[in-house]
Amino acid sequence: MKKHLLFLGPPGAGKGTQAALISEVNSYLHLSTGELLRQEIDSNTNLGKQVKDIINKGELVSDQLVLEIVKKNLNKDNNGWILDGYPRNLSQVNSLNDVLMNISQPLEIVFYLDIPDEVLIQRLLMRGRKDDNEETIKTRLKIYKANTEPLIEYYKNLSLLEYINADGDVKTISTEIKQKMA
Ligand code: B4P
Repeated sequence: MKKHLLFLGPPGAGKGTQAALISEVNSYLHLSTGELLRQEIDSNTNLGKQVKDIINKGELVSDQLVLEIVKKNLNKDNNGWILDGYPRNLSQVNSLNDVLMNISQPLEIVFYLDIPDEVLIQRLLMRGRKDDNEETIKTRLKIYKANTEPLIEYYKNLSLLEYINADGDVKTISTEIKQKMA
């Protein structure tokens, strides 16, 4: 059973939804940089104040800030982990490689959750989080395609990539992920 997982895909593909399900069943650490950043905003910390406008505009928070969050939350002491929403560009990939080398826990599998733009736009508009309005979604998608999409090829070349059709119901998708983890 694979213990060190990464979920990759556009905003609204269901990375957070699937990572929560799989991590709960296996008692893995679920490391969502988006969720951790939102907690900082809700608690009105200095970090939260710095990132609030950036997130609400749909832009990426600085690599340095996100790396600090990852380092604080990811250590050797775990039963397995799922990275959700990190890394989001090639510089974050390089930092992640260093972090994982330090804890001697290499990435074992990358799930690429693929979904058509029209479906994800509808999902996000229905959810209606602060950064789920039409203008912000457009920015998030543009940034995803420019910065994050190249990671698909990167992990494919390392033979770590598993393709998941994320345009289906939650249970069917999680069953497919579980089968591929086994
Ligand atoms: P994230 O929190 O990562 O948000 P996301 O990409 O929109 O969400 P995800 O794909 O997890 O979708 P979800 O399961 O929630 O990022 C938010 C922001 O934080 C970024 O824009 C950026 O500013 C910042 N950030 C985060 N990480 C960063 C990093 N590494 N570097 C820099 N900045 C960073 O699903 C979406 C909706 O669809 C939900 O309502 C869900 O219920 C629904 N859904 C899920 N699966 C479904 C299914 N199968 N069928 C129908 N609906 C489904």
